[in-house]
Amino acid sequence: MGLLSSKHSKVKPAKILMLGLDSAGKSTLLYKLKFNDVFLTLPTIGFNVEMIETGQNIAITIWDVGGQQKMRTFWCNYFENADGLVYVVDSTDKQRLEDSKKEFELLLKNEFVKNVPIVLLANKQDLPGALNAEEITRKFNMQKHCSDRNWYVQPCCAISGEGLAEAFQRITAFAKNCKKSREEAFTIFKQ
Ligand code: G3D
Ligand code: MG
Repeated sequence: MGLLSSKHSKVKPAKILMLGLDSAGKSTLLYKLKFNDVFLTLPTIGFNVEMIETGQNIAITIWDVGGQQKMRTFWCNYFENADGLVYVVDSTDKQRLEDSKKEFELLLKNEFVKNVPIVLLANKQDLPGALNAEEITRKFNMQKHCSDRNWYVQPCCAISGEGLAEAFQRITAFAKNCKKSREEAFTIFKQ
C-alpha cells in the first residue's frame, strides 16, 4: 500500500468507516497502515481521517471515529455513503466484549449501513488470552447478523501490522462490489 498520488486518475474513491470501542486499537492500526509505524495514541476525540491507496484502482478514505461511550451516539453521523465498515475488537478485553457486541448490533440496524460490507478485526492477537477469529465470529454471531452482506473476520495485531494488509485488501474488494451494485441500482432507477 502507498500514498495516494495524483497521477492515478483512474483511481476511484471509497469511504471506509472504522468503528469499535475506545482502546480497541483503531488509531494504532490506522497509523501502522498509513506510515508503517507505531505512534503513541491518545483517546480520539472526534475522528482521524487518512487516505490510502490499496492497489486495486481504489483509494480508500478511512474514517477512524472515536469510540468512547459519549462519542458512540455520534457514530451515525458518519454512516452516510459508507462503502465498507471495519469494526475493531480488542480480543483480550473479555469484560467489554459484550458492550462491543451490543454497539455492533445497534449499528447494523441503522438504515445507512444496510448491506454495507464488514470486516471485523479481532485485534491484539499478540497478547495472551486473546480470543481467536473463530471465537470472535461465534461471539458476535456473524452468520446471523451479517447474512445480508459480505463479511469477514480477520485476526490481527495493530502493533506488528500482522493481518492488516489482508483485512484492508478484503474490505477494498468488498467496497468495490458494494459501489458497483449501488451504481447499477442507480442506473436502473434512472431508466
Ligand atoms: P483506539 O483508537 O481504538 O481508541 P488506540 O485505540 O489505537 O488508541 O490503542 C489503545 C491501546 O491499545 C494503546 O496502548 C495501543 O498501543 C494498544 N494496542 C493497539 N493495538 C494493539 C495490538 O495489536 N497489540 C497490543 N499489544 N496493543 C495494542 P496504550 O498503552 O497507549 O493505551
Ligand atoms: Mg483512537
